[in-house]
Amino acid sequence: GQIVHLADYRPTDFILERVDLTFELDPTATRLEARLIFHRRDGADPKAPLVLDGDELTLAELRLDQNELPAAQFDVTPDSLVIRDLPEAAPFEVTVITIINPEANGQLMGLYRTNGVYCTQCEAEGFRRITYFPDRPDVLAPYTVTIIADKATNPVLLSNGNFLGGGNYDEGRHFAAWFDPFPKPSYLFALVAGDLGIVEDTFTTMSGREVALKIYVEHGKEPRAAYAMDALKRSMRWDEERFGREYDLDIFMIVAVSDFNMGAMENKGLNVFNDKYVLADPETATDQDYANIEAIIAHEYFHNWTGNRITCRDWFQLCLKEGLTVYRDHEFSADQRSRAVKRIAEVRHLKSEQFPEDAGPLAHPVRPTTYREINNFYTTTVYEKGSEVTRMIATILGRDRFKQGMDLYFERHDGDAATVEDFVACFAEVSGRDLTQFSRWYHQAGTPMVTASAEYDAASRSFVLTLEQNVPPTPGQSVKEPMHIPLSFALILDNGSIGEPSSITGGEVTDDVLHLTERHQTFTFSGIGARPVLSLNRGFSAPINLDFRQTPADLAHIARHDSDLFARWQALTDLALPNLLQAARDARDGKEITCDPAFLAALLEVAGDGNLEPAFRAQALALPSEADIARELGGNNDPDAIHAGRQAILAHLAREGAATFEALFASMRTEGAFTPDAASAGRRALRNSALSYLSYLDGGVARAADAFASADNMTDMTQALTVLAHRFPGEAATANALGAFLKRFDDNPLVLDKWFSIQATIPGVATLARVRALMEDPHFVATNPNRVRALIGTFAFANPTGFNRKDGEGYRFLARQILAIDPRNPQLAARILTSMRSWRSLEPTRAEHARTALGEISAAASLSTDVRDIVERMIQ
Ligand code: HT7
Ligand code: ZN
Repeated sequence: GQIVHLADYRPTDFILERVDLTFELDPTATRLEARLIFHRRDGADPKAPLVLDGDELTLAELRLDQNELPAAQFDVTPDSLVIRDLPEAAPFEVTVITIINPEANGQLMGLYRTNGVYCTQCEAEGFRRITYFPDRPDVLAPYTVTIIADKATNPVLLSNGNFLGGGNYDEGRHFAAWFDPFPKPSYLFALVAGDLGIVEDTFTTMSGREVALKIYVEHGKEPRAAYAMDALKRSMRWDEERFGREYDLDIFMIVAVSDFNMGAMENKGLNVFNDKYVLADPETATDQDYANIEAIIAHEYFHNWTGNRITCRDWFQLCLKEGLTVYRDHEFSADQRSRAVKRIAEVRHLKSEQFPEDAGPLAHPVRPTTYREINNFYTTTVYEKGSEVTRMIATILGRDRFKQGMDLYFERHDGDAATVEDFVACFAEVSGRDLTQFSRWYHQAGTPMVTASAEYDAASRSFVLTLEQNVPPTPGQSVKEPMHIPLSFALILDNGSIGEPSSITGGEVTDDVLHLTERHQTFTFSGIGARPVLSLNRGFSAPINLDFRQTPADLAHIARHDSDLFARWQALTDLALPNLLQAARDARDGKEITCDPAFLAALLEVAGDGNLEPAFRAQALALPSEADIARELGGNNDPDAIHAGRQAILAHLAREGAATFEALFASMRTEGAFTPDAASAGRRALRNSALSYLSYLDGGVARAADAFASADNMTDMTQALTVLAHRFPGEAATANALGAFLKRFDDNPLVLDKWFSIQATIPGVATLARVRALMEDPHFVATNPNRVRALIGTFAFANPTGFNRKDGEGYRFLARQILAIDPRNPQLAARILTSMRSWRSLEPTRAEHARTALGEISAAASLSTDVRDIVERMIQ
């Protein structure tokens, strides 16, 4: 793989006018005739050849304006097709015929078969595995697609756009033709064919057009698509109401497949989904599954405008569609559910996934400037940090101006392949603001550290806040400039009300937002009659690390009084952290582990507060994770000590709050038939949190076993099973429950994934042997990405003590697995390997073992570009 540089971007020499594809499907020898009409771009070199991309292709035939092309006029390899001596100005038609083998395509990029269904995945560079093509996102054209296939085994034939017609073709075969009038890049092309069940509905758009909605699933699974259909209709309505975006084709289709590298794909009019994000019913899906389905259905649907109607000029602009679309799906979920609880979950995810990426060897800007393998840039930085950057634009501009900027973006760039600069320019224009400094959020990697200190001066009735910002060095960027950081704030008075200063000096302030733009900046709040408590970065208005040494009393005050529920949760977390950090140190040093009673009291007060929504209380009780603690400790980490310390704190809390947890376990039961709404899910979350704490008290096993036996939905069942497996792995009750679960659900792959993941996350050294044994289980399917992620991925990403064994066996195991997965599915291998991204923060023995394992991978004779790129950046 060559390194690609943003600075090298050049438009193509040829404009693609039209694409006409005819597929004759066959499991091992699919024939594709691609007719492409081009003309030379005005001003392009009249002698420039046409260069088309390929990837492992075999050319069968090549014609120019229907005549076979002489061999002297072109050069072809599996990776490219170069045609010379083409017309200077007139349009011409290139016909390319390729033969491809979907059955043998284990990469799941291009055209492949999963469970007898033909399916495509073209983002980012999969189309070039189907035919020779200018496979880049700035080449847009309308597509006509004809699919010919055996009728008995492929009654369903789908592609993008509107259905043109179909019928019998020849002996045993039929055909269908589709036309997509909206010019699109090749990465949005899709084809699906097979024998699938269908769920149908309709949606009437805001201008009164009726759109047919169809979700295709395996036969028999139709009832499990009802929730996805409901989420789709809510998404369509929401995008009309919030962003004025209406759907544009006559039909919108979703297909669920069981082998898929990512969550889903937004192909125009024909979204393809990992079935994990479509299928749900109370017996088999957890509350988290329902929330994920709602979010991902929305995300892919929202791409119709942010990604499809306006696409990316090149892959460096990926955040233009992904960051923005994540922001849109976050806003959608916040409106459908509890905004504060949603925000807490987002920030938890950002800190546990994106912050480590930004602090390690894989750190890169939201808008990178080089890549070796684009598949490795579908990262949490591009997606989640990209979303936070969009959120900050909304915070800085305010809701109305932000809406105006979005309207301008849609109006000005509809049909374009755009850039981040185009996007930012719309907001600069509607607001009159210079967003040059703000744009550093796209260009500078690393999580900014903001250090804050505050002092109240009674004599002058003023409150002085001193801020300092620092962006840490990251690979390839040693020196950083100051960022524009919007910090939402409140001054909370003694009685809990919010103080209104008579003036604020030292920098720009809009509404409740301080604009930190200098490296050092001091804000003075005047006219404050008594010492207030400052709540800073409320709602996580900026994705930063904040070092603000507030006293436990001040944090408890925020936790009790802030009107921003997110800030209350943040204060509780800040109260918990020093206890957990000290516990980890004490565990390492073999000292007794204690806990600040004021912290226990504050947390238990929230847990028992009936005025607070249960989902919020559950979030508060879910203390910072072991990974959170490791991040706060910063380096020289011993995962065993972190685990032991955290367990001791949980046990303290369980004993102190026994009565509260008993009461919650009894009172939070949800009555009646299961409903997946957020309020019911919140009650289940709080009750299961109580169950988890009660497991630290006498009778814990029996209680969890009872909860498992009496569970009437998948959330309660998996939570009880997790308590049994993680807290009592050696007990007969646990073995019985795991056995019963397997027996009951052994025909349901998505539920089996949970069975594998729960066992992969059992803390401790013994789990590696269990994971190895599970790989030999007949239910383990090494070719199914969901199953591989559920067992091997979950072990490496989410089992700190089991994976980071001091003897290095976890890393050696992972290295072997990566080398085994890589030849078949490089994307999957590369992604799982990123679980080692924080290896340098481990204590020296473990870090040395990790380095050795990475060295073993990098020394392998043959590696994909995907894995090579990740491993080399990690050991650099
Ligand atoms: N835009 C989609 C990205 C995606 C993808 C990328 C690389 C390889 C396989 C893939 N499948 C889907 C998904 C999204 O963000 O909506
Ligand atoms: Zn996306």
